[in-house]
Amino acid sequence: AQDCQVANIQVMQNFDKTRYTGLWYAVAKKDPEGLFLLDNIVAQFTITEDGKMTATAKGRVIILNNWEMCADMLATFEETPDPAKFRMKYWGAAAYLQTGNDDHWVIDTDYDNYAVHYSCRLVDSDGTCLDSYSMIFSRHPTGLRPEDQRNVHQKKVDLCLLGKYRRVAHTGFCDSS
Ligand code: DAO
Repeated sequence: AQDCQVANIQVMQNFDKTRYTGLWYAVAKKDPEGLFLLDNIVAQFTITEDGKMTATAKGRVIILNNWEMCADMLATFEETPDPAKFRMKYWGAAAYLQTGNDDHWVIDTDYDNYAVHYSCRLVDSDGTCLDSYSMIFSRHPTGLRPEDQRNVHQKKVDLCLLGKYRRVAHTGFCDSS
């Protein structure tokens, strides 16, 4: 089912944000225009005492043209009528890092092994997405289990993003910070 209409994208049914907490390693990424996070991307999701989803994330970035560093990012999530669709406000621990307010949709997850994230930043007049990014997350830094690759592949097709992902390396660049 893919007509590439952002409004028709199927998201995770009955998304359970509590089961989603903990560490996720980005193992593949489709970049937006003016990409920010390059690799070594790890996100940690938490539920606060008042029941809201928040996250911290790290990743290698290049700022000011060629200064390489590990970015420490923070995000809060605003709920919407669909439990798998959030608005994500994000900012850096340091002021010179990127800030933003993006859609954050959970397309699919089994909570224990893999998750497919999607964000459309700009919807075209024909209803397709002009500027999106998407991350494939794994609970395992080594990558997806073979048995999860089929599901993830199908979701890439559904998102009209097949062939647009690159592998995200984990080299330990952000491990000490
Ligand atoms: O790399 O250009 C990009 C898109 C990502 C920008 C936002 C990332 C910061 C917050 C991540 C939180 C958890 C996914």
